[in-house]
Amino acid sequence: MRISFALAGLMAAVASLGFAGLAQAQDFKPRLVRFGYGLVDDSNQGRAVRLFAQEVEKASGGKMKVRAIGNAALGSDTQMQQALIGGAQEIMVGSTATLVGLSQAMAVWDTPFLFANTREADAVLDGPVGEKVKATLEAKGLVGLVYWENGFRNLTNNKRPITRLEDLSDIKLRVMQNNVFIDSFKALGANAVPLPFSELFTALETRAVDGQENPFNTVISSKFYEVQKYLTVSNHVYSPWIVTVSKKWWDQLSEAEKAVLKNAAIKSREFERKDTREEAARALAEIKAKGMRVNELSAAETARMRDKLAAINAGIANSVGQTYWDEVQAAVRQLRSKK
Ligand code: KDG
Repeated sequence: MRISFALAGLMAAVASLGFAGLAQAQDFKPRLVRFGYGLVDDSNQGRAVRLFAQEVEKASGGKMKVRAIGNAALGSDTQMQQALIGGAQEIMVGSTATLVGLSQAMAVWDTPFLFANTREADAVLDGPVGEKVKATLEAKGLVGLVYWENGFRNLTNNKRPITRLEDLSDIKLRVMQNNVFIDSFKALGANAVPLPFSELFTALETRAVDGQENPFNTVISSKFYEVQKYLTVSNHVYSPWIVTVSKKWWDQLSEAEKAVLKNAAIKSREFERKDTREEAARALAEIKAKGMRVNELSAAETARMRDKLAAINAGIANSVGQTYWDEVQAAVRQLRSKK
């Protein structure tokens, strides 16, 4: 009778935990997870990594401890990608643009003026073709969890306000290490200089380059206003970030551990997009208050920029693959037809 009483007590305890509670107890190993990122700790990127860490620790009962490591302390985007592939690091977030060496398909997101707004960006990136492009990473040893928002990119430089395309002609402009960005700014007449993000501030400070292009959020968090005079609102491309996991590490996780990481990634995506947009809405006023001279590229000049950059679209389609190109274009057209 005593044995059956004890059994009844155990069953009641399990019932109170729920089956998952019992499964979690069995399926979680103590793990230290290194989550690397390139921006400073006090940035939209850093805040979202810490939110992800809190969610994972809470959902795993403290068994999975995520250490957020910013400032490119674990290396540049491409160096962290290699560390994930080799299993020396577990998670990172970085630009989709720096993944093109592993998956050419990722370059589709660098297409100038692809998205007109964040509604389109969210719907396409989180929809079927965004999932397909993300899945191309697996063959290269990375598992893509979610896209985050880096944001619409704008121009800064130390020489002059960019009021027309010709103003770019003698500007040494740092771009991400990616042929679409190099070709785009060559087509616009700038001298495109590919550099890792981790070297950008010094390159601006030493005048190795005259300018760069990034969302408002990064101009603030990386203090580019200290080394840049002019900001031109161009919104020439929407940049995603992507959270990726080492496949070597991922494949040894239990289903329960994978579920915790996936759920935390989705929560971090919602948090990051909201946080980034709220910060971006305040950023322009802050950038002006820091002393930068801000101008907006006129509609006519934006149209000229769009026309000039359309010339590289065929090259992008060819390198990413016509299938992905066509599916992305169709997804955007469909969204616009629903307006
Ligand atoms: O780790 C830094 C990356 O997220 C980088 O892609 C940020 O937009 C960026 C840039 O210009 O390099």
